[in-house]
Amino acid sequence: MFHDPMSYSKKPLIGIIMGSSSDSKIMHSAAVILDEFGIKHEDQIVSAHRTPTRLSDYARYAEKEGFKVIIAGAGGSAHLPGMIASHTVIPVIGVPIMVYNDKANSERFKFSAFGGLDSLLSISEMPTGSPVVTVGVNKAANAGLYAVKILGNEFADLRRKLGKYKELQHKSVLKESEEMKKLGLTKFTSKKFKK
Ligand code: RP5
Repeated sequence: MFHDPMSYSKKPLIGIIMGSSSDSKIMHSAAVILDEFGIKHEDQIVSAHRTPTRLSDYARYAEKEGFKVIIAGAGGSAHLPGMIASHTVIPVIGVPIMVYNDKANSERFKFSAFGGLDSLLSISEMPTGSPVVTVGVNKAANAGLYAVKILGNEFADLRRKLGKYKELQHKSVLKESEEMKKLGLTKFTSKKFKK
């Protein structure tokens, strides 16, 4: 099927949602990747627990809008990705978030009790029949990249850009390795991490 190679940059084909504004600090990495590839996305807050009716409304809306992928991030008991997947046939990529509350006045209460394992298991352990593809804890950038790969099945132009992205990664590792070889590990580390 023929697709205008740039149609992914005009109309949002990807919906990014998150359970709380506090998730935006992590979720924005998915947006950064999509922006890098010139992919238009629409971003919203939908809470599975605080706005349960909005969740089913959003699933209908996403289908009406013709979204091809939904990236959903949530922390703690993290029902958002799974519940959205239950309401739609659109593929859902879940981002488990390690809840971090910067307003807590003690370090002890800044992080969720299970450090992201709670959300990882809530999102990945969906029952057979209602899958959510799950990335690592706080790995929103990977969710963005995976969404680009899904769109790449339809847009040859994106497949080319993904190839280029891989090439750049390769070159950047070689460059760092050359520097490490030249400086030696001790100097390399203190330069890189400014010890
Ligand atoms: C979840 O509860 C959200 O996805 C968020 O990660 C977590 C904490 O939310 P806030 O209390 O910061 O709004 O539903």
